[in-house]
Amino acid sequence: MACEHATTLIDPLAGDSIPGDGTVQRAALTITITVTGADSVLASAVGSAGGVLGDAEVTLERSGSTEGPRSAVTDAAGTVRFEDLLPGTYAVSALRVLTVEEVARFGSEDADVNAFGGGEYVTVEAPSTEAVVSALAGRRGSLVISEHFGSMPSLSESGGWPSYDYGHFLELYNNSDTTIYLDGKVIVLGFTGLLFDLPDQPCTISEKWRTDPEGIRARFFEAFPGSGRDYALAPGEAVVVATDAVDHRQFHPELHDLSRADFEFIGSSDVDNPGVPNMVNIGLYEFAADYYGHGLMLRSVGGIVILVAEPLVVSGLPVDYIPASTRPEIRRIPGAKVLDVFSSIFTPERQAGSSLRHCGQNVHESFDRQGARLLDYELLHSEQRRVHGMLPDGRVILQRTKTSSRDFHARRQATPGRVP
Ligand SMILES: [Ca+2]
Ligand SMILES: [Ca+2]
Repeated sequence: MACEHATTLIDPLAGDSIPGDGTVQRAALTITITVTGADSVLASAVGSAGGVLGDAEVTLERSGSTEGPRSAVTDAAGTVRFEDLLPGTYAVSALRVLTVEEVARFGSEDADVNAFGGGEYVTVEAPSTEAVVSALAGRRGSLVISEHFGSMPSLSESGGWPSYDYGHFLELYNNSDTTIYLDGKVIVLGFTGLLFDLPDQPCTISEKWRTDPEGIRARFFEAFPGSGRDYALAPGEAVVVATDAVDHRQFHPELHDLSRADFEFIGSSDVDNPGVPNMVNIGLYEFAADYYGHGLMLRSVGGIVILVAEPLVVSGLPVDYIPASTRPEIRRIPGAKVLDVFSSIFTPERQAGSSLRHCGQNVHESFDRQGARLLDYELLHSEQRRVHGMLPDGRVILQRTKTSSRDFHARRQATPGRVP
């Protein structure tokens, strides 16, 4: 009989168990959300004394699992307990959105605080694990990343190759109360070769670059044109920076008309819309010149780290060399120049079909406390920053807790140039 061992192949818990062990002991996890320093004073003002954060929504997602998140709200002691968990590594994140009335209790210097947020990776072991996750008072910031679109939809009816790869855009938003001049500010694609455990570059080796508190490593830098005050961005306004400023609907019906984007990236074998100003490549390389030559692409493959930074001179930045890389040189952007960061890896569904193991923290927690898990190059969603609220004059304020997993969500309909 060929089916002799068939029962070993049928496991009703296949997607929810650990290979080789059908009798895994479940675990309980107790999490306390803490706040420190000046942030704990702010927490006290909204009813959470003693360096803990009550009334915070805590979300739990098991790494490498597609089972979906679990959420619960912390009690007055800042604590929440989850039962019946499979052992493993969990992304734990916390969010406590503040109301207008709560923010009004702060002094004027803290009027830009709009939420507490934080995240950690926690290893859960049976029978019980306790963890502390620190949260910080998120400030709205100034120039922030409000939307990223990096899909590469298939042009074939049966899916797969060939795909259309040039429809990407990044949207930035003025989340402050004063006009921002874009001139010289820099869009940076962080070095994502550090995000996953690779045979020649394990997480333990990459960590010193990946989670360096001094800055973020990158190889691709694109500056806004202008010489000082040419490109003003008023509070509540957004700009779209496209890989190509063309109407991409001619190539795929669900892509976007970016022919009136505010800026476009330019490469050595590119289309160039004369009506749209070009970003300026200030180093270190041209992006994928051999294969594409369309300027910077923001592909939703594997993982991504995108930054907006103050003007900088790339040749003056500290240099590192990544071993086992065809282009080993990377530069470190100092933390003081970083205005905003968005980081994400692929969705749990994508990760389930991949052998890549995520290292955890994408950048140091002072830049992004936890990356999102939203990328899928085949789906036509975009990742958009959540709305915190609206000012009396109708201006939208976006949520920014320096925790991409809480600040961004995927939305089916991309909205280039519009917030939300
Ligand atoms: Ca281009
Ligand atoms: Ca938008």
